Amino acid sequence: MPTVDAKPGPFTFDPAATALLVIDMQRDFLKPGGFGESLGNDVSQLRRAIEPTAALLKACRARGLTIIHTREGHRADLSDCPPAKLNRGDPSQRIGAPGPMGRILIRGEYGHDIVDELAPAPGEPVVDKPGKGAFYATELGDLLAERGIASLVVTGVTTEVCVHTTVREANDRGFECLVLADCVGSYFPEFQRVGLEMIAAQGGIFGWVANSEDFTATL
Ligand code: TIU
Repeated sequence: MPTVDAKPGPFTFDPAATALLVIDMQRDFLKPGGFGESLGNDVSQLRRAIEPTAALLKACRARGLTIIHTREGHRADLSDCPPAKLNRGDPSQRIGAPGPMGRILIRGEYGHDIVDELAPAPGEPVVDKPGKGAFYATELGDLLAERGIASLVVTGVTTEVCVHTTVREANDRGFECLVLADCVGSYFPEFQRVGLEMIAAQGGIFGWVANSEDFTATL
């Protein structure tokens, strides 16, 4: 079985039982005028993850790996957005408020969709999630079970929020997670570094960390 040079040690996986998970690579997080910027973040910090993720998608598609995308967002009536999430930041720029890419973080709006460079290919599931974790209130668990998936290669944004929450959820559910350092991004360089260290610390308490080129070289 393929083995990737990773931290805290080699990550071995069965490609037939492995899925690539691309988390929330949406305009709302990566482009000016979206949800990420409305929270006061410098969205340019995330752009460096796009190019390596595009290359990774190409390699995984060529190898026939299962690929699943996620999008964070809410119903137009906000019925799935709890006050604890809604009441963040400047009231004029909250979830559901109008922005240059449509209503912020609302399903069906331009800003809610995935950036052009990483557009899902036909047949690749897109999981819409209301929370940070991709398992919470979604069909992700069923999709993975139907496909016999045991290992997840995790990419996307942001490292310390939706990537971390999803990896923690996955780890508790028994999935082995490999996070690709160059394909995840944070608005905060320090959180990027420490977020990745937290995954692989304590003997891999949540999973493994590697670079995308080392992973694709094994495919
Ligand atoms: N704010 C932030 O860093 N992230 C989010 O709100 N969602 C995701 O990480 N997708």
